Amino acid sequence: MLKTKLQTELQNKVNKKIAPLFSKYGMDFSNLESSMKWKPIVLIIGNYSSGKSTLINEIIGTDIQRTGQAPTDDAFTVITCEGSDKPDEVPGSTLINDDRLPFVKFKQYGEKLTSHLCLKNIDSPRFENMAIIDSPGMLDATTEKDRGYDYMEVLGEFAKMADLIVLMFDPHKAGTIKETYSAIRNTLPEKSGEDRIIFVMSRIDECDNISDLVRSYGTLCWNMSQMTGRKDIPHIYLTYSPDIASSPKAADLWPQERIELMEKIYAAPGLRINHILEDIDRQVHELQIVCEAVTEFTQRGRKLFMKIGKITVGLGIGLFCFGDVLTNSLISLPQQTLISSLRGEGFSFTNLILPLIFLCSALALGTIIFNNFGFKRLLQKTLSNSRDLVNLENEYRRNLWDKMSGKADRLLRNKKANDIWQGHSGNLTKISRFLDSDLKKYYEKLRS
Ligand SMILES: Nc1nc2c(ncn2[C@@H]2O[C@H](COP(=O)(O)OP(=O)(O)OP(=O)(O)O)[C@@H](O)[C@H]2O)c(=O)[nH]1
Ligand SMILES: [Mg+2]
Repeated sequence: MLKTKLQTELQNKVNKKIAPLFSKYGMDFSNLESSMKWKPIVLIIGNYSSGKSTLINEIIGTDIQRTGQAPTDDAFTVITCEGSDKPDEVPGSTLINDDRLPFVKFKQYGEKLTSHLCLKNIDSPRFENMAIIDSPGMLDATTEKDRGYDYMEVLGEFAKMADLIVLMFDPHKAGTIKETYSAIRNTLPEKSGEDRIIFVMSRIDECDNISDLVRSYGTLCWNMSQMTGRKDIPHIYLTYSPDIASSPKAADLWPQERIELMEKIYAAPGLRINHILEDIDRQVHELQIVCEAVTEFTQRGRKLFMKIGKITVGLGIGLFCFGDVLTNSLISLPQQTLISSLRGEGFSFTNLILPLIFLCSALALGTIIFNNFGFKRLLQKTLSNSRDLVNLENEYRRNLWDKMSGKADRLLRNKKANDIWQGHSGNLTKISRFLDSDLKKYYEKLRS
């Protein structure tokens, strides 16, 4: 309960203090917005017929999802408890238009996806603060293209929202999951992502004997090391459904981790607030580095303007005082210079006309030089080496910059000379204050 309150508080704070800055720096706030919304989510993905729906039915305690040996389900089904006053089933077209829910971003994937998305409202207290998403089984890469929407991208979007992703394999297809994994891995944050995925080898009761299981397990481990690029293999839950087991003696033959897996899934809501904090932390740091780059660029722009300005003003004053002396000696105009008029030859305001024209021309020339040459050259020079716009003192900052430099470059490329007067350092202070003070307080609250 306390955590839900913390989540609302955080959401309000981020919406008020940080959200406007995201749009100011051309960054997408919708991911962070949807990750802060709603309840904890467990996403179940994997090959077709790997036992996803069976596991969900077991967790919920009713046959809410259809199961079958061939590819059975081609929809994303969000299962949760919304209350008895709400409809039992909500279609995708309603979900993507409900701002309260985190599914609005799926609108962009089109009608085909919307018609393959729904919410099932179940009567279960456990699911009041949790949702589980059943997904269409992974087919092969070519068939995925026929779905009518970008399946991998959609899967990635769901993965971003999830607090726990259960990636399911079965012994029959232990070697064909690479694309699913890479789709998810690429969309998850570098540091926090790994701990959100758990791997499950289901239907192990269908192995004929232990060597059969070891062979499938070995294939899976090999594929996983290829996918993750790591030699250490994460824990793989070996499980089967006791209700469907192919042999009544399965329990004697196969020790399994179904209960541990279920407990891990039930514990997912506890990870929620941490994930929200991690997401905020990561995305606000991304915003900060972009803002830093823009701030530094505008400061350089202002410095250059001052430099050109000093020369221009110097030239302007010179011309104001002596410009008419020069024209007088060259073309005998004006007949009386400003200086001679001040020396006592009778000053009149007409003596100021030419000096003022000289002064204004010098200032206008300075502005033209800055706008058309100085600023453009500065922009080009900056873009050719934008790395030195920001402080890259450690590996974290270097990686962050590698990720965000494209965004910053695009922003800078659209800058006009006048933009150097926009105040960015105030925004930078706001962001830093949010990270160093507000966010730290929430981390502390969570620890206490
Ligand atoms: N023997 C055995 N059969 C299982 C087990 N889990 C699921 N099955 C069966 O395997 C088939 C596929 O299971 P589903 O739960 O429909 O698989 P799915 O991953 O949801 O499949 P799609 O919806 O097509 O992606 C069904 O016939 C299930 O009865 C298990 O642990 N052991
Ligand atoms: Mg299914």
